[in-house]
Amino acid sequence: MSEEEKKKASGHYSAENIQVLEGLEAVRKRPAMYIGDVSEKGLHHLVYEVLDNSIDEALAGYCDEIHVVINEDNSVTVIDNGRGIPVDWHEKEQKSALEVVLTVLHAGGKFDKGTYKVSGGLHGVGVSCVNALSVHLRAEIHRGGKTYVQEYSRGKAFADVEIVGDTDKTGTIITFKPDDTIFTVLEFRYDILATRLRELAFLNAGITLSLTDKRAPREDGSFKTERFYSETGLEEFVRYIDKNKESLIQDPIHIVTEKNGIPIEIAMTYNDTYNENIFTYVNNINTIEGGTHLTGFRRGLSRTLKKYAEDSKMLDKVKVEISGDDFREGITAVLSVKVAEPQFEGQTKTKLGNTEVMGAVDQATGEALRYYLEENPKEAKLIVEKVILAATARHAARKAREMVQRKSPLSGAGLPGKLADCSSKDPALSEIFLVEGDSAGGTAKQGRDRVFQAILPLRGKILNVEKAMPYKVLESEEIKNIYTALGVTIGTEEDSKELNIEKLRYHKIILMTDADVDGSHIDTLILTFFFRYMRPLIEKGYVYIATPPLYLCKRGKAEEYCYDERQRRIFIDTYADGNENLVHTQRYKGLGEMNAEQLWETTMNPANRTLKQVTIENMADADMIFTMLMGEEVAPRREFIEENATYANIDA
Ligand code: 0RA
Repeated sequence: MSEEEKKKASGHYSAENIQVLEGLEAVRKRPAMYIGDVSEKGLHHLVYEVLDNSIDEALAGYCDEIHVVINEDNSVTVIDNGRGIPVDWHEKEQKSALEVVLTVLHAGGKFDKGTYKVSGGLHGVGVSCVNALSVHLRAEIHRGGKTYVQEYSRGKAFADVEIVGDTDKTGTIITFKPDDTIFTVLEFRYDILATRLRELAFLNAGITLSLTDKRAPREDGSFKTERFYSETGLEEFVRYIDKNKESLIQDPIHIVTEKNGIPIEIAMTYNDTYNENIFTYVNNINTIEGGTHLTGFRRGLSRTLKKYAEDSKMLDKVKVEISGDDFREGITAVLSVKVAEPQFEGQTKTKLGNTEVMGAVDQATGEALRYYLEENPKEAKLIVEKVILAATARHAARKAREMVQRKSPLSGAGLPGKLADCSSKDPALSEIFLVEGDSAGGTAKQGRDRVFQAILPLRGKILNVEKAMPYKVLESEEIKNIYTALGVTIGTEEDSKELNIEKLRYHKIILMTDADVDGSHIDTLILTFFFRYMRPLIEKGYVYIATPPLYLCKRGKAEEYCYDERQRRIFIDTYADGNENLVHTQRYKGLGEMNAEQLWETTMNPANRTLKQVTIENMADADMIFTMLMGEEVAPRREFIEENATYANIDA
């Protein structure tokens, strides 16, 4: 019987079919509900969704190679050497298992996988969702000596599964082209995919992943390609994150264990900065809001270090109380757990809620760390000394912290004198511009709409927080002004770095600096400060960068502000037939060269301006980049700037 005949014989074909259609229609109607959004992020999410199935196959022990190819037409192919998606007849759905996996929502790992499914993208919606959102998807399965193919469009199969040949391999090859009627961005970015593949390689030791970009062949016809493989997993991940930092101990502490059926992997080290950097993952998903696994780790760490320090009499002469923070100053750690039924909570659904995980991670951390400290007395001493130093410095910093802890000012009293506040008291409607220099600050004050736009001028370069001790940061006049103007405070002693943003006064915090090298350096300084001290504001999407124009181009009556060299060329081509000499170009080096009206029109007026929202694609990478850009070591910084020079400063 053909598949079609079987469907007819089953009698309830149409009812089932309608149900399936409803499932995927829902995905097409509200794609954002399933993949987050339909711009760049959602587009790349499609690849992660397909990848997750291959990673699952690898975690189940059947696959060790996964290749991702960006094809010339911006379709993507994911190839694995797993068992291949089953192709046999599925009685209940009255179609092949392959078609079920590709066309039924959530069907991906539901049947006979044997082991529990622990992977799954952030939304865990499966490959059928990718199918629904692709103009074209082709599944090629190598299994049981045969090669099977089925193709789909917007989630619907063109035809039945077809046997196209013999094979001696097993595995799955999925090629899909995102639907241009759904996505606003269709171009895959190599760097985004490479970062995720590198992360997956660290999180899943022993799996080889690769990325190839077929869109632009090199001179010799070869393609850009990279291979990602980690032998030691998180141990290497921690080394990678801290590669530009000075380590306190030579080798990261590496824990690989299982507690109450929960696989747990942790790697940690200490460096000479004052930052706490703990990256947590659940089923390969970065849980940026933390949760029970993070709490368990912190508890296990504090308790075990404290007990060791007490037992070894190192605390006898120490007068100050040691708090939780002190155990984590300068720590870099990655924590990865696999949870069968994860409960995700929080604003972005990236906070683990499962209470059973807390005790498991606490216990795993405690046991392994106690053993490590006993076995490595030299390292143990270095770590405890660092903790004591942190506690002592924190004590000295109490005064500074109290300064920024001042209650949020009522009715304007206590706001910085330099702040020109807006009249609106609704944070959702209010914006604050952090402006480089008093002179540009003055222009901005004249040019703004005072109803909803506040101006805070900053004097020159703010403190480089990457090199300063936390209490020095909080003593800085400019930085205190930022805290009080924004209306945010930092917590009480026990969790002194916790930012309280309940009384945040603006939901748009806009950096406005000169369009030159100094300006971009100031952006970096301020962003480093936000990243280290006010990260929740970035995570909530409240931080923006203004884009002042670089040029005012004139030809006769035609006048246009141009924000980059490309726009200037277009103006010259449009109004002067490409003859540069006929165009008058006024170059804006600084904000101060514009008058109030020009600044409003080009950079501040919501109707015309372009704001770049600051986002953190990947915490581990962001941390490394900030350390590198602002830290002590010069060589890696130069390397990064050279590699990214073409994007960074065309006009420098
Ligand atoms: C369902 C069941 C089995 C494997 C898979 C799905 C599977 C899905 C994908 C998606 C990409 N690569 C994949 N590899 C496998 C179990 C198969 C069996 O029992 O042989």
